[in-house]
Amino acid sequence: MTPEIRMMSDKDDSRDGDSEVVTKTRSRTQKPPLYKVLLLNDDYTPMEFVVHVLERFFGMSHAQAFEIMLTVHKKGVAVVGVFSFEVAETKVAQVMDFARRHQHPLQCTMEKE
Ligand code: TYC
Repeated sequence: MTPEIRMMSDKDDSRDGDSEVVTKTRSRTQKPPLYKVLLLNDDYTPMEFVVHVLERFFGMSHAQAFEIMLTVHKKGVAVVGVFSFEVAETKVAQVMDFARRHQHPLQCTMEKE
């Protein structure tokens, strides 16, 4: 290949000393995805146990916990909180482990919001 020889007189001012090219890359701030934690109804887990779970792992008052438990009981499912992936995963694991240790079939899952 023939090397290109460019002279100052070529009038290309881009690389000959006192000018520069500034490029801006547009970036959009990404918000982290959120995950809903869902509690599912079943016929066997005692109501008081579910209320206790909601107080213990989701920081609800007794009244709030009772209300959400009744929603799950009547409708089959309810969102009990919205968290980052890691926190949602931890909540689900805590609830599932606590239910298993008490031999209740309570199910807790997560889904992307
Ligand atoms: N349906 C259960 C009962 O009648 C109570 C219950 C509520 C179970 C919510 C699970 O996520 C649940 N004992």
